[in-house]
Amino acid sequence: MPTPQTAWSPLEPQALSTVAGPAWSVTLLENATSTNAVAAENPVAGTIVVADHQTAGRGRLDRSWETPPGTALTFSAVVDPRLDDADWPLLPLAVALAVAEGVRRATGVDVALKWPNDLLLDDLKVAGILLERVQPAGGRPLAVVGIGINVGMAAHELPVPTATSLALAGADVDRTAVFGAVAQALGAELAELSAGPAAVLDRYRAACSTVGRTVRVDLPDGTSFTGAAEAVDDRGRLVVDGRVVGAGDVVHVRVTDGAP
Ligand code: BT5
Repeated sequence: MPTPQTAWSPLEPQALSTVAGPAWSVTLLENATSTNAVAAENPVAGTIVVADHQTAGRGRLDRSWETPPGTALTFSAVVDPRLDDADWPLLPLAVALAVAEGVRRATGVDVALKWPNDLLLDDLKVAGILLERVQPAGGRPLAVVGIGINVGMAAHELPVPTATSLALAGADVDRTAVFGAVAQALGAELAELSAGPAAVLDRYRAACSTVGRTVRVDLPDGTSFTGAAEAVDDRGRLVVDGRVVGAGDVVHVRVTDGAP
């Protein structure tokens, strides 16, 4: 009888290459500090670096991303987005759509998208995205698209109380299948974005759970304000009480918190 694959099965390089499809060249490292750091050392468009375990995973703004061995997917894809500079802020939105699509195809779980690119289940974070821009000498700028997905963590393995995993949502926890579906969705979504932002923006607006909610916006300068998230504009920015937010951390305020 075949052994069912679980979150604890080690990843296998040939299987990862096969499920990602011919558009990607996949390298598997048993351990890496941060796949974004490794991918940025010698960035080549069309490559994906996967770490079976990441020892110094990075979040945005110098935060850390922690995942116990064997329970998560941590990988970075290097892409040439072929976008005008003004359209680069749409990249995180396209990547978030791709991760949600891949997770849905592989597991049947519908994750919510919090602007700009957090993936939530019941307001708890199940996946995160870290995008970095690199400039190879003499070439076009490339994007390093780092994706972390909590696949098989049990409750006691969650790194922070605001995290959850696909397994805790009752999903099939085959890391290889989730990786393949996300890699393929990423290729399709980025191809669509480089053809023009309209379709990606439409689908992002339909999928984003932030619009219509009361949110607290923590701005990079340390100030914050609370208001109604009204729209995602044509540049991918969030409009909160008429203010356009391009870079900031958005916290969904729960009505039950009694927060303003
Ligand atoms: C993110 O940052 O959400 C981006 C995470 C990107 C991780 C991937 S893994 C592959 C690639 N290589 C890397 O080194 N990074 C990328 P941010 O929005 O700043 O969220 C970070 C915060 O989420 C932390 O401060 C914790 O509060 C929380 N956190 C840490 N680990 C988590 C986890 N596994 N699940 C959910 N939340 C987590």
